[in-house]
Amino acid sequence: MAISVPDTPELQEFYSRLPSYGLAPLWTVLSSLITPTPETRCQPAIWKYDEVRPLVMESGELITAKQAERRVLILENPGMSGESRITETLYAGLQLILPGEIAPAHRHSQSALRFIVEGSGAFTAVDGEKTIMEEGDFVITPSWAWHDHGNESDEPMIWLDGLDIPLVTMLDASFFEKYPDEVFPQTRPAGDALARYGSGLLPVGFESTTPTSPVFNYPYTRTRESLNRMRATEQWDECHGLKSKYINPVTGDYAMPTMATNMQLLPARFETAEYRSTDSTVFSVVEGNGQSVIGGATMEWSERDTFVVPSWMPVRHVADSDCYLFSFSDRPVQEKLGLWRELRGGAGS
Ligand code: GTQ
Repeated sequence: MAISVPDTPELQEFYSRLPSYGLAPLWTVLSSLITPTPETRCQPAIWKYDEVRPLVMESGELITAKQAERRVLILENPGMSGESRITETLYAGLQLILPGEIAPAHRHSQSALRFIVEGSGAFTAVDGEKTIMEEGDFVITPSWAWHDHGNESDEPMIWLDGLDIPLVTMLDASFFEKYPDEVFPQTRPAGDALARYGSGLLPVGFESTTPTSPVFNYPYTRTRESLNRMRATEQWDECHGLKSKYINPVTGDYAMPTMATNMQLLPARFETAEYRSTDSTVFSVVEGNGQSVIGGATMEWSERDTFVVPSWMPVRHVADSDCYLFSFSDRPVQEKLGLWRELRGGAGS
């Protein structure tokens, strides 16, 4: 509820003298600064793969990965057009890498996740180790790690990029460097990190120097298998079906310090109970089709679509077939700041 403040010629005259001193009255803006519940500019939105894929492919005819550095079509939230963001804090885009191409090595303080939407056999190299990527794989390029992408397969690869760009910008903590050569030298064989850190084992004496998981590819085959095994117990969460988060095996915390990543299984005909949380969340549909009712809007989705659920908007998902949904959000940041909230079920405002 808006607090009504008086408005008199004397006040107006007073206000007019304040800006030159770097001052402003709080009482005229208080109710919009501190809102009873989140008032996000983020809108529910969906990017249908059938519609955006042709445009992503067209970009591939107009500019090379090398020319573009990263050939990406940004998924811009309609509530924040022109701001290169899908939520207030997160950036998302669809990146295309064609057979034979290289996206040159660079590093930045922004953390990046890749979620593979289409294709098989292209690679990302992180600090000297390549990982070959397949559909449904979740791949990490940690803050300040050198990374280049390449495609030695004979088909295009498209993935969903998720980066904490707006968050890092807000904190004024952006750093970027290009590597002098196109690719960073390879120092370890492909698959080393997964064997070393991602197999329920850790080398004795291993000490991590960063908050990001040393595992940088979580293959979909393993993720899917995990959910499928769990399915047999029929222990469904009423709001999430079966939902697991990707973790850093060294700490048990989220795989990345600024972004939570999850994979969720909703079996055919499952309807989730109403749910809301303060972390606006980006979903990528890996398998299946269904609908999400987000606030008042109904989004019909199918494989490879991307959609976004804004902070504190009630959401219900309905699965028409067995659905596997990848999602990411800024939840780790909110939790560490003591800000994250959720509301299970339809009660409350
Ligand atoms: O692949 O490194 O979508 O630096 C935006 C910025 C991808 C990347 C993006 C980037 C990258």
